[in-house]
Amino acid sequence: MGDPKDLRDQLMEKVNEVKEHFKEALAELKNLEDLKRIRARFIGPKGEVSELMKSLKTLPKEIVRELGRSLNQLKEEISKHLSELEKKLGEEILRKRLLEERKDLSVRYKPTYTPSIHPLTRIMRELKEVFMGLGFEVVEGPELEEEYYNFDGLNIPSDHPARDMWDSFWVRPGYLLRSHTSPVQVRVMTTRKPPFKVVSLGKCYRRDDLDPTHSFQFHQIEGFIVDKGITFAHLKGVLMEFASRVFGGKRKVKLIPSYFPFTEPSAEVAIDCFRCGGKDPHCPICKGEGWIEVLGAGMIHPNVLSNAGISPQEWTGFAFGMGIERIAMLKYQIDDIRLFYENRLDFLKQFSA
Ligand code: FA5
Repeated sequence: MGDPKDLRDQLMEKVNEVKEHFKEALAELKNLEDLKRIRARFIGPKGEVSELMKSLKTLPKEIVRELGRSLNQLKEEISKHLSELEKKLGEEILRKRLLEERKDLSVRYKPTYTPSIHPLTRIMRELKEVFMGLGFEVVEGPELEEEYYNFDGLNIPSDHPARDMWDSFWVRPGYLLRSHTSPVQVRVMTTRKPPFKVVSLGKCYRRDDLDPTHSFQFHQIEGFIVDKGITFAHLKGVLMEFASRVFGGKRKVKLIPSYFPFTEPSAEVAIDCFRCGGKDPHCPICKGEGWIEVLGAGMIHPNVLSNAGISPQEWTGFAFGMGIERIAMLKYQIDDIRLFYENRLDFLKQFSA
């Protein structure tokens, strides 16, 4: 055996060489496989550090103690370094995989048609635009309504027979799901001073059975003007303009006498058939009659104005309320109201243009 000091120096040099090798190996590391290989090469049972440890066995105690400590320290450092790297690599690999999977999902998703706007949303947007173009402002009213606004304020006291027709879902005494959009008239009249020119669109509820033209939940658009000198002629003019903007061409409007407790006189309004003009006895829209009923309307009843604190001597107004599903059915030639709510793709994709 040579001089212990030389031996110690030689071994220390080897320890430093192992450190250098480790650094070099790390510079080449690319993935978890490389990391496994490096761990085995340096601190595995037959690794460089372990071999050096084995070579200490035959050496004097003081060298074994000193070098043993350095080698243990080196082994610990390598092990710690590799564990940290392993964690980082693992996270990176996971992140990459997730990104790839995400990319994959979008690659596999091939819509078979262009997604579309629901026909009711589409017609509501169009109606809003048409009436805004005619100078109306759009306001919203609550679907859960107070009895007063739904009935009493509209000249329908609790013993009035018209309540039956518009009775709805009572949530608790005094509160119901509104049965029409007309309560918005009362809300606006009681909170603002005329003149006003308003439309309001939204859901209504009635205890009606489902059939091709009725649903327990449907949509209406309410329109009303209160100003000085408003007459039936203004109502007719607005409705003719609405009809020609929504259904195209110059449309004729027919007023048929009717009854609503909150308008006097009242009318049902029909427009001339934009499909056949009454010439096709098999027309799916007018059935050959030439006229299509679209809404209820009339001059706002003086009681409604005075209930809201507006003088009927000074102000007059008209109001109309139409079923939005009805307008969409006419415009898009849809023969069953239930199609709007069933979310069937074959129906909806027709509106993707
Ligand atoms: C009213 O609801 C009145 N508030 C309209 C009104 C407003 C008149 C302002 C005068 C002045 P009516 O019950 O007729 O009226 O309903 C109006 C429209 O709502 C009907 O023409 C129809 O298109 C639609 N509608 C009514 N009930 C249903 C239902 N169950 N399902 C689908 N649409 C309905």
